[in-house]
Amino acid sequence: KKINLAVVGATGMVGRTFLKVLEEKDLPIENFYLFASARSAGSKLTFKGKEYTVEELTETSFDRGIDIALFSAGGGTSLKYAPIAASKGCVVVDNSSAWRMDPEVPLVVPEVNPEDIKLNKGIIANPNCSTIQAVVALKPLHEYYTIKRIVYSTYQAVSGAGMGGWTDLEEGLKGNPPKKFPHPIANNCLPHIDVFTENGYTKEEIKMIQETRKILHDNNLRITATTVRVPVFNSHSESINVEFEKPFELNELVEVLKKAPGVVVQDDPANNVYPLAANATGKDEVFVGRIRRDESVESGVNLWVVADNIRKGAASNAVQIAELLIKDMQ
Ligand code: A2P
Ligand code: 11C
Repeated sequence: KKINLAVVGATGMVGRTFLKVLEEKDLPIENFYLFASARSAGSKLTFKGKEYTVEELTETSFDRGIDIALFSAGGGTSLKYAPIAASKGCVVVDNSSAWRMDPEVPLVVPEVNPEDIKLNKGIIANPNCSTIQAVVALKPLHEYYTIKRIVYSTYQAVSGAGMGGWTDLEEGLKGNPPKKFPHPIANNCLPHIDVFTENGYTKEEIKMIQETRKILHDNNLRITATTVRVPVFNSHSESINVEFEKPFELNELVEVLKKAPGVVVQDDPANNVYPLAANATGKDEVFVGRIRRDESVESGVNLWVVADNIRKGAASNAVQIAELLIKDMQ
C-alpha cells in the first residue's frame, strides 16, 4: 500500500533534514505534502528531483487522506494541529516537546522501545535529541546491569536551537552580537539550554531526566543533568556517568555496546580514537567511546556519547518511526 505523507515545518532545520533522510530511503509514498507558516507558503522545495510548493498549515490541511505527518514546527504548532491531524485519521510523529510526557502518547526510540508505537492514538512523540542518543547507548546496559543512577553532562551543538542558533554562531565568529542566545556563543559555553525552572534546572535538563525514565519504562531511575551549549555547529556530545545495581566486566560491557542496535563503539585511546562531533555529522548511528570504569563507586562506568542531533536526534528517528508505522499498514 502506498501512503500519503506530510512534513509540517518543512522549511526549518529539522524539516529540511526530514526531506534529505526521506530521499535516502525508499518509502512507498503516493502523495507528498509540505507545510510551514504563512511566511514561507508558496516557496518551493525539491524532493527526489521533483519540485513541491510549501503550503500554509491550516485547520483543513489534513482533510485529504494524509496517512502520516512528520511535525517539526515548534510546540505551539504541534499542540494545536497534531490533534486536528489525528482526528482526520492521520498518525502524527511529533518532534516537539508538546506531547512527550502525555501518558496517552508513546515516546519512541526505535532501537529502544519500538513496541510502544502500537499504543498510539494518533500521536507518537519523538524524544529530545539529547535524550535519544543517550538512551540508545543506555538501553542495552540497563538490560544487562540494571541502571541505578545516571549523571548527564552535555556539550550541545547550536543546530539544536534551529536556524537562529546556527546564525548566532556563524555571526558571532565574525564578531556580531547574538540574537537567539542571551550571550555570545562564539568562544563560549552557555550552561543554559531552554528556559530555567523554579528548582534551578533548565527545561532541557528536566526533559533529559523525565524522557529517559519514560522511554526506559522506569520511573524510579535516579538521574541528574547539566546541559551546556557549546560553539559547535552540529552533533551533540555527552559525558554519561552510570552506576549499576549489578557488577560488570569492562570488556563484556564493551561487547554489549558493540552488539547494541544503532551503536558504534569508537574506543581506541592509544590511537586517539574516540567519538567526535565532526565525524558524527551526517550519520544516523550513536557513537560511544572513552568507556572506562568509574573507580569511585562499586559498579559504575563513564561514557562519551556523540550523535548527529538533527539526524538521529530528530529527523532520522522520526523517519524510522514512520517506517515501522508503514510496515504495520502493509
Ligand atoms: P516558516 O519557515 O514558515 O517560519 P526552525 O526551528 O529551524 O526555525 O524551523 C521552524 C519550522 O516551523 C519552519 O519550517 C517554520 O516555518 C515552521 N513554523 C513555525 N511556526 C509555524 C506555524 N505557526 N505553522 C506552521 N509552521 C510553522
Ligand atoms: C537543543 N535539545 O539542543 C534542544 C533542541 O525538546 O525538541 C530540541 C528541543 C526539543 O537546543
